Amino acid sequence: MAEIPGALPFGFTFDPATTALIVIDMQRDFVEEGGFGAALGNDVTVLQAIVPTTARLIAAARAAGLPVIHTRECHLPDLSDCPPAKHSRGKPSLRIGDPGPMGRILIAGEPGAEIVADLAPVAGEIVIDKPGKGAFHATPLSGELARLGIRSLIFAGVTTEVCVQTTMREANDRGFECLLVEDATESYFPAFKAAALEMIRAQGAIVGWTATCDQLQEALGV
Ligand code: C5J
Repeated sequence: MAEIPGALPFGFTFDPATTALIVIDMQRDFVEEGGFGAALGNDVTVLQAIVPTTARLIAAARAAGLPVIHTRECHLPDLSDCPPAKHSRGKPSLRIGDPGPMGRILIAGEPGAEIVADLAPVAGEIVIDKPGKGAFHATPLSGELARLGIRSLIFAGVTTEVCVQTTMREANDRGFECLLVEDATESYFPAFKAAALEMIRAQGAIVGWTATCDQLQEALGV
């Protein structure tokens, strides 16, 4: 067993043999200029700042033998998996499916839907394309985790209060022990990130734990 004594709200114990890392939606569409995040009026440089730490986290997971699972929020080219309630929300300058500088916004197979180069999956790693905010909704993620015998999940990615928190809550309800790496997740809104971290670890880890990348690396010995 491994332990992160300094995790919040209290020490987190996990078995690396049954633990996976899930990196949520580190896609060009959210992190780079010209994508969905920027079309919604957000400053994407805030998200770019976590790329080096997330790369270190992924390298540590690989070195420790943890499966690394990547997710991408994206839709089928005919938008049949994008409900009108999602497509019509907000006032982005480019809607889902519209042509943009990195191809059609949030469409599977387009350059913008790809994971940023520094965090690209390596051969054999699972990549889950998801039409929703949560990675369990309408995806094969549950089956993949069962196949791997996973019981604990380490989370990273963007955005903290939307797709990361939604997926953590889905995982928590399914019985997984969840920990979010706080310096490998980010929001366009600093106050939302801070609030999400508080919510996750409130009431005795009601959703899960938080810790830093350094603390996780120390626990894994890598
Ligand atoms: C959003 C995400 N924020 N990956 N997606 O629309 O958090």
